[in-house]
Amino acid sequence: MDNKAIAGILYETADLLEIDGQDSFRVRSYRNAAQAIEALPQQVANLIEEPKKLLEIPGIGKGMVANLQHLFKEGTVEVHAELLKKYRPSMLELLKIQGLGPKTIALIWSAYQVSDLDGVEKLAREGKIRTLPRMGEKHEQKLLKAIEDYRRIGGRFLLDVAEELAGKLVEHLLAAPGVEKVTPAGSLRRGRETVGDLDILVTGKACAQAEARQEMVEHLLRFPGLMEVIAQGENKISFRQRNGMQVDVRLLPPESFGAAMQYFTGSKAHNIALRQRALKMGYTLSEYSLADLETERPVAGKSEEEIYSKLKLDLIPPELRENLGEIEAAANHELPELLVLADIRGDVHMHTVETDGRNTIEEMAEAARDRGYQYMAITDHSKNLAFANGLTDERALAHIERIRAAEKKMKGIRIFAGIEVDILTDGALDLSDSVLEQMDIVIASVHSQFNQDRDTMTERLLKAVANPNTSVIGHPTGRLLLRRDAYPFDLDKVLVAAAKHKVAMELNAYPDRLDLCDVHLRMAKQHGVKIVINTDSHHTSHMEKLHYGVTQARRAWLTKDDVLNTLPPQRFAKAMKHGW
Ligand code: DGT
Ligand code: CA
Ligand code: CA
Ligand code: ZN
Repeated sequence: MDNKAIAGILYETADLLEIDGQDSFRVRSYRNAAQAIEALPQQVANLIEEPKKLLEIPGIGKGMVANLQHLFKEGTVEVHAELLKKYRPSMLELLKIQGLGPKTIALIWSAYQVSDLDGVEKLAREGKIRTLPRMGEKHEQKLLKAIEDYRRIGGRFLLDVAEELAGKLVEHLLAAPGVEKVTPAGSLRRGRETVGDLDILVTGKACAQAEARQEMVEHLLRFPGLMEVIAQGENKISFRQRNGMQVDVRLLPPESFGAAMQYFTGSKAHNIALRQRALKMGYTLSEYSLADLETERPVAGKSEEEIYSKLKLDLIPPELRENLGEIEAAANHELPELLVLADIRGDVHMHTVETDGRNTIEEMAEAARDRGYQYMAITDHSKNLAFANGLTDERALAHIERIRAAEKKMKGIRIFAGIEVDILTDGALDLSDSVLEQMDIVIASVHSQFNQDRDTMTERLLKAVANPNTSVIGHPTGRLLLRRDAYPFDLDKVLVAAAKHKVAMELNAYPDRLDLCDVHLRMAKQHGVKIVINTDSHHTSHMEKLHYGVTQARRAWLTKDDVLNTLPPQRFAKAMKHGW
């Protein structure tokens, strides 16, 4: 169990104690301990045999050490387990609703003994919340709206969260005896920008024989962070993780594994279209096999390749399976040769300690070189972004000097001098032309005044695109996944202008941006606008997020030719000066 998981349990305990009406001192002691453990550089797991060292951590007393020891020995924190039993795990989900804190939840519980989202929603609809002390009709309406918002986006998770959980689960399952193959399917395998639930497919001897299967399921249920089992059947186990994510695990015989991979990867729309094609060719397609329509004899099922090939289709990469023309393209052998991570030769949007990054130019450059890049660019913020300590003209010039000096010193990687310059409210760029002209790459981004009306925002972006110093528009729509919508503007118009001025659009690969998104990337390609895929790293460890961008680019049918940072350094530099 890692520190993050331990802190999670302690935070929950604090919330549950508060709901339970216990004294604030006790509540705070759990919250403080959680914070301390979250920030701890070494793992609690390594200190658990040394209570003295644990006691040295500020915010951790004898009682908390006992809790931690119990957690490592028995797998639970006692008071946490007791309270979860009393209120049921569904109570924790209530805390995620905007405006619903422990105090209100406690009120609802004491009046109605309701502790789940559906129950609370029903109470609100029946007008039973407004009658509670210190509540009213307004509160009730707000609550209903908050539940609606939560249902709309709250049930989904960012791609990196889903991928990390899937990775751990795959590893956990592979450690069970008799398990041969474990694969994530569903939206995660298709690389959708957010994931609703995880679909995990398992095959091997452990799926075929009752006793082995029992043992495997028991092993599965010991997965760290598993909170409650939702359903358990012969071939499928569904459970919910502590972070709220639902996981569906399916146990499959080897002869159906390919058919199940195909079916559960989806998308639903792709599956329906594929099944129609199968029927026309005299087959039925199901999660078990591709079978002859008349005799019902399976003709394929072990692998996806086999199924697509029997249907006279080239193998369709999972990212394309959305019924957006991929089946026709596969039938005509016209699927594009999609971009792959290895095509990317440089990451060209990153920040350093000079503004709001956490590493130096040299540290970032070394990390980029270690990833095998031929080039990279330092693009710190400009002065309009005051809270990020953005650069003035003078500081920007001095920073260019530092970047050039680092470039001279470093072997094995080209360091471009760049800037992420704010697009001001009127569309002007935040630094002088004479400074911007000296940059190898100018990423122009909107970081303020997101609430302008559509026409004003469109004009603002058009002006930035037309600026001769602009090479790339950074995170063009400004959205933050599951948090903030894109600002309104006419993307079509901006793309037309970008094609004319040869200004590239960024695909910001950071998992809570993925901006431009797949649909917009496809639009960009249709307009003949080139893409630059960046991580926007603020720390060396962020650079590995680039693959999320590559996945979105693949979903948009992009090839190497559509992406400028696949070019060798000289040609890339030229492209940043409108030379593409
Ligand atoms: P999510 O979980 O909302 O991010 O999206 P998916 O695509 O993972 O959807 P999910 O988990 O409901 O189902 C997994 C796959 O199973 C889905 O992509 C396609 C397949 N599937 C589910 N329901 C149906 C259905 O009614 N018909 C067909 N043909 N396929 C289905
Ligand atoms: Ca799913
Ligand atoms: Ca599912
Ligand atoms: Zn930015």
